[in-house]
Amino acid sequence: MHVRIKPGWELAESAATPESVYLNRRTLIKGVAATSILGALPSGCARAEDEEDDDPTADLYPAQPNSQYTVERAITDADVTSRYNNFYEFGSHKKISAAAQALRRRPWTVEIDGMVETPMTVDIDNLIRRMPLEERVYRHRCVEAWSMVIPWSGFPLRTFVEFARPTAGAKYLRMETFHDAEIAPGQRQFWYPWPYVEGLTMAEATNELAFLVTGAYRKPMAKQYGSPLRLAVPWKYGFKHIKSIVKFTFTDERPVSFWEQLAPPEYGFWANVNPDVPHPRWSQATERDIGTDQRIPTRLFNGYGEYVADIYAGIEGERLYM
Ligand SMILES: Nc1nc2c(c(=O)[nH]1)N[C@H]1C(S)=C(S)[C@@H](COP(=O)(O)O)O[C@H]1N2
Ligand SMILES: [Mo]
Repeated sequence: MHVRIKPGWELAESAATPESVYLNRRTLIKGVAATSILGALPSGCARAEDEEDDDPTADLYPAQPNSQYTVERAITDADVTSRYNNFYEFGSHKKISAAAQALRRRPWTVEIDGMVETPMTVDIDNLIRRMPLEERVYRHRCVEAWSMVIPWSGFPLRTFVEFARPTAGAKYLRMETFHDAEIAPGQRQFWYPWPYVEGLTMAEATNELAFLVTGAYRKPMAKQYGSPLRLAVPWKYGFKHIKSIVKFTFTDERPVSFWEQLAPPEYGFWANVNPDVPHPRWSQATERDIGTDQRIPTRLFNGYGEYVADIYAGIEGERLYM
């Protein structure tokens, strides 16, 4: 079967917000008014951010900044990054922030299975409280050639891997997003291979840069960023940064990710950033910073080569950059 599905990232950025998003926003505002705590909010503005104060882990923020991970570029304003998102579960365009407020962050459990000593299901609050929370400022480079800089909070994926105790045979870590078409209208679009899946090799998962994100801008992250748990692997294209994770599976089989399943010649397993390897339909030489609207040169491994280049020594024959 050869179905060629056009990702939304080929659409004009100015694509109109579909009606369903407005309807959702209205429902949301009604919900807020009914509880009347936030009655003073400007009308017509769904203040997603205010809700983060109710997060059961809100007391853990701000987390201690880790000064090793800072960048030379300006941090992109939260007003920009919280309104320009890829989260296909809530629509195949950038203006999903209102629709994403339908996401229910609690109760939330994370399943750990496959090649581990003991498969288990952990409650997100228990998990977050036993992990060492810190803040890291990372660049983020989407395969669509836009980028941003975000102060994430979270913990090293390596610490999570140690907690999960994979067995010696595990070669890959497969991650999966929630699957609930009741709250995520995008998941009613049957031509996509839901749920969203991503994967890393164990060497990548245990690299010091790989980070499990719980917060952004010094508080629990807003839903549209992929709360309550999302991946950041800043040397790879944005689609590897799987959102709202419910399951981690350790395996000896290379996982096939969501985008790889849809369009294997365009979105491979490795997806490391490289300005010299164009996407089949566009150049990756430069990127648009969504905060400043400037075009800037793209860097090999998104500027993180000193941390990760070693991982790929000896496997140069693989499609490392797509
Ligand atoms: N579950 C899920 N995770 C996802 C996506 C998605 O559609 N669904 N989009 C990816 C893409 S293409 C990018 S660029 C980033 C966007 O993250 P942001 O909205 O926080 O900028 O999330 C990634 N993670
Ligand atoms: Mo992306």
